Amino acid sequence: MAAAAGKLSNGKALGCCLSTSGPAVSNLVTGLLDAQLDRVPVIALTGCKPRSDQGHSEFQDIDQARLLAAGGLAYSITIADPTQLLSVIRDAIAIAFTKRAAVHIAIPVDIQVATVASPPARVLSCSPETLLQRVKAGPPSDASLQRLAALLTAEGERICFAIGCEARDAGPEILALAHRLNAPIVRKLVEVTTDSFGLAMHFEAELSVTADVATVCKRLVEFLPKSLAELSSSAMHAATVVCGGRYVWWASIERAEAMALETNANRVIKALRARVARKAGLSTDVAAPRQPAPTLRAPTAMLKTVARSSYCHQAQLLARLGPRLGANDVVCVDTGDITLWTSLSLRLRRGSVVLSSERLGTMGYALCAGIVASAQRGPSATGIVIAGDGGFQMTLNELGTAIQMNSRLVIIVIDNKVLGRVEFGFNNAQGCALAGPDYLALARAYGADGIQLTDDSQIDAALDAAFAASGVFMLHVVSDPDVKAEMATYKPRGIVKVDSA
Ligand SMILES: Cc1ncc(C[n+]2csc(CCOP(=O)(O)OP(=O)(O)O)c2C)c(N)n1
Ligand SMILES: [Mg+2]
Repeated sequence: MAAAAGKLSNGKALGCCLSTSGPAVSNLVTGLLDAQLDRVPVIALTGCKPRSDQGHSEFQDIDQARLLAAGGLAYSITIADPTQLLSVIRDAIAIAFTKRAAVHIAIPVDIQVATVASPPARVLSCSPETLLQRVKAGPPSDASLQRLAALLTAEGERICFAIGCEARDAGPEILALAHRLNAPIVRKLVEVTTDSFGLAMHFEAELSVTADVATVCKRLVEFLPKSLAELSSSAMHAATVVCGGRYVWWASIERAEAMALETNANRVIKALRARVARKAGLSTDVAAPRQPAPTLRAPTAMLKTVARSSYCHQAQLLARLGPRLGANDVVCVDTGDITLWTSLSLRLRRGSVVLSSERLGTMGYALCAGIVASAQRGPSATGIVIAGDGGFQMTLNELGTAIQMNSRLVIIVIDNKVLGRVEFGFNNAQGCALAGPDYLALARAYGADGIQLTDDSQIDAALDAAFAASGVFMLHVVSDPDVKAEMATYKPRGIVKVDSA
């Protein structure tokens, strides 16, 4: 939940979780690593034994800092003295924000109740603004802008900026650069990020530049030809500037273009292209894509609308969910075949926010994220939780939290009685069959309501009921165990070069 809270704020707020010791801390591992891998600022404050009881077989005494640091957390420390606490918290928070990472501090109970006479001067002398300057990126170097410009305008090259959530505030600069490049097509990827932490880790980048996105876009224009006319004809259509949620986008876009699907990505491309052409006084056709069709398997299962009677198809449900999304609603997607179905079939509203566990792929994430989304956005927003039966069962106890917090959730459980992504994704996978509870009875036992869907014809009425409801409403979707989603097969080409500056 803390990882989702930090992600929902676009890294501007610190997700925070508190726990006691022992298993309360070992249970934090997955959530903290989830935040760490998705570059979300999160702090975990945990309790531990008094200093005198540590390290000799006391009840629930584990080496928390070693556990979490070994797992890859950016910072994990056990406080040794009360006077150390404030500066450690200062450093932990600075690291969480500047590295966009998860940090942890264990505080022995004797220190929790200790009194510090006066805070050390080294803490009081720092303003919050000063702390956040610690590893903030400087302006881009002319050399890297020069290389970027050369790459973008090189003969026969096709470049795409994969611009993720870090660029949410750089819209006008990105559009202006897109206009200048008159661009559409996905091929090579350029990474622009404020921090070298995790550089070139999220996708294979042709070139990586560590600098502020808005500044790069603004200054890069100086290094490009001054007008469209000066741009060589092959560079005219050479690049696409794509703005979307995180790194997943580049893959979706080629897919969407290739299949001419009416996905959100496609809509964004169309809208961008139309805007670019309008500004340049050109017809919309000018910027149409020229790339050869990528090799993709035909999405046969996706085209199959109703597999058998007595099942409801998840693609149908997701397709009809899209138009009902409210401006404030947050779509929370779990990990499994259901992730693929959602990327293929759910068309988002402009401005829709999606929360999912991207790099760790944590099943059970969506319900937790939905609770956070509802809490942060208030009663005018609905958290839409989309989960498979396996993923939902991993955190279904949080239904209790949802009810307790008066969450407004529409929970869609795709019940195909199988760990679908494992069964379909691996040859000869064993042990993937799933039993499950009577999901509606379970929801009702918690004080929620819901509807079961066993046929596509029930979809509209069920969605009507779900969106008209208040509180937590479950759609239990009984779906065909044999229907699987197709995985994208796009492979990035080119080599990784990291900007030496
Ligand atoms: C916590 C966790 N455990 C295991 C996995 C590995 N895993 C990835 S997808 C998947 C199956 C998902 O099944 P389900 O939630 O029913 O969704 P479906 O694929 O059937 O749509 C598994 C076991 C994981 N990603 N996260
Ligand atoms: Mg399943």
